[in-house]
Amino acid sequence: MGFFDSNRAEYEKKGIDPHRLPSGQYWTERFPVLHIGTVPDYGPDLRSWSLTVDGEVDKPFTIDFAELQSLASDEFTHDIHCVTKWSKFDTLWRGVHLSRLFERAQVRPNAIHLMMYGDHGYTTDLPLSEVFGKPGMVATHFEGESLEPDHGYPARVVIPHLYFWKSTKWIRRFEFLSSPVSGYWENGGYHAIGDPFKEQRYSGF
Ligand SMILES: Nc1nc2c(c(=O)[nH]1)N[C@H]1C(S)=C(S)[C@@H](COP(=O)(O)O)O[C@H]1N2
Ligand SMILES: [Mo]
Repeated sequence: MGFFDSNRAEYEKKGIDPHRLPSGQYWTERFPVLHIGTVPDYGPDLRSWSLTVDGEVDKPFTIDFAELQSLASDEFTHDIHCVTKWSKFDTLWRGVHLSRLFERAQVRPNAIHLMMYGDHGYTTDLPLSEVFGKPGMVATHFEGESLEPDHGYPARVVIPHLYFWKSTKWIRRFEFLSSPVSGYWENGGYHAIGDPFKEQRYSGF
C-alpha cells in the first residue's frame, strides 16, 4: 500500500469522513510552515503594523492592531488544504469575516477582483466571487491563541475553501481592482482560483 492509501486508511480508522480529503491530498495533524522570505518582527507594541483597505472603494481606510482586535469576534472551524498536498482538519480560527471588514470601505460596483498584500512582498489575488458570501476571514487567533509569528502574527487571511496559498500571512493591505491582476504564485503558473476539490493547482492544464 502506498503512502496516500495508508494515510487514507489511518484517518478513516479515526472515523473521519473520507470525502473531506480532496484527491491528491494527505491528512496530517501537524501544522507545516510555508512562506517565502523571513518572518516580520513588528516589535512588542505592534506599532509598525497596520491594515489598509483601498482601491475601487468609496471609503478607503487603515486600522491599527487594537482596532482589528476590537472587530475580531467571528469564529469558524474548517479544514485547510495546501497545494503541496497536506490537509489539516477542524482548524479553529477567530478574527473578522472579510465581508464584514469590507463593509466599511463601500466597495464600488466596478470592483471585480481583490489583491492581498502580505509583508516581504507576498501577493495573492482572487475574483470577488470567491470573497463575498464565502468563508474568508482576517484571523488573529488559531485554536484560541494569538497566531504564532511563523503562521502570520499578528494577523493573516484564512480562506479555507481554497488552497492555502490564498491565505496571506502578515496581511497588510487589501486592494479592490476593476480588472484581474495576478499575485506571486499565480504569476508563476498557479491557478487563479485554486479550489482543492477541483484540484485547481495550476492554470492552463
Ligand atoms: N505573507 C505570506 N503569506 C503566505 C505565504 C508567503 O510566502 N508569504 N505562503 C502561502 C502559502 S504557499 C501557504 S501554503 C500558507 C502556509 O501557511 P502556514 O505556514 O501557516 O501553514 O501561507 C500562505 N501565505
Ligand atoms: Mo502553499
